[in-house]
Amino acid sequence: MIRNLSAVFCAMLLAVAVATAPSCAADKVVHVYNWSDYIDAKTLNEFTRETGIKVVYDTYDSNEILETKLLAGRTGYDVVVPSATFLQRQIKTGVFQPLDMSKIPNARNLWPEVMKRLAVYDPGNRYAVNYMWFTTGIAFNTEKVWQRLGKVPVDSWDVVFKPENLKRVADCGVYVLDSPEDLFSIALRYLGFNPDSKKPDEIRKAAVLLAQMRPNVKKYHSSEYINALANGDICMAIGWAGDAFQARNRALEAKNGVNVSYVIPKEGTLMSLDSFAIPKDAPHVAEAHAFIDFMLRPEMAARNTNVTNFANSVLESKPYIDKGVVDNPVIYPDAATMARLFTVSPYDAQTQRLVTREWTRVKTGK
Ligand code: N2P
Repeated sequence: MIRNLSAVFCAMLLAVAVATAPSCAADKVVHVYNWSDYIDAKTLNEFTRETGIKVVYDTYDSNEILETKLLAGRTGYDVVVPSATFLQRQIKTGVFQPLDMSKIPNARNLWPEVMKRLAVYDPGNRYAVNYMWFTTGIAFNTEKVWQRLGKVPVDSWDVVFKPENLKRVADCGVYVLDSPEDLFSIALRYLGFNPDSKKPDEIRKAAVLLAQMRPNVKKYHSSEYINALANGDICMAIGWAGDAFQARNRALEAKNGVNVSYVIPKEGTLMSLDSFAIPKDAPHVAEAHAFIDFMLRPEMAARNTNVTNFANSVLESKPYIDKGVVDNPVIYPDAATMARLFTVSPYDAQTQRLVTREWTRVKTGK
């Protein structure tokens, strides 16, 4: 309310052409909607200090949540961060505006390979610039899982998809991402199908495999597993790379003896790209561009990677990234690992309905 009043006052000043920059500076704002645990909060303060633009920062932990808001329109957000498949269909729906690259000079630092992969979803890289990219894998409490699985190596999706394995770790707690795109593509690959299959019979077979996990899964959730792993409340999660290492670091900081590992299973996994985009009806377009440009500075990108443990797409940021992160082959995969990663395309409306229905059944049995 107070902000609105001052905005009205500022607009009045402007109307009579007596406005001075400082009297309106307080109203410079950008509304950012990003994934949780996905930024070094200090970079937000620095952005405000340097530009005078205040950041109103909200978080989500699922593409479905973001998409529901975007499709309803008038989100009030200036910058959002969808994953590539969602981005592609959202571009087609017309919810984004093309980026003005002249306002994002740091885009010249973007990794050509990553932008090429993103161009599959956003032809010509017109609507989005990549923020982070990563894999989905198995995060686990090293000691607890080794105690329970003994000689079964944690290097295969067998660990979660063979009920006899998952059953052995169920007592120490297993979480699974509430993200059908990740789980269906991985299950399809495990069954020997194309991970991008849209064939209903193959999707149903994947759903049967996924549903077998349910009795041994404590929760389907896409962000709580970081703390749950770090605290020792759970011992395994199907989760995202950076989150797994955030869990490991939180446990190290807490000195609680919990040791978290992360593997990309040998059968391969999904690689995802999360990118900045500006909604068509964004109220603060100039500020949105300034925000994106700031986060693409090599030093800022490195800081966000150092804190989140997700790989960014600013090539020149690499010298500023902690050795343990940039040399970690499951954060910045080497060529051999890269060859095992697959990407997927968006579901058409009919397949989406099937996947949504089957995913609900996977999680609830109904
Ligand atoms: C951050 C999760 C971001 C990756 N916690 C999922 N898009």
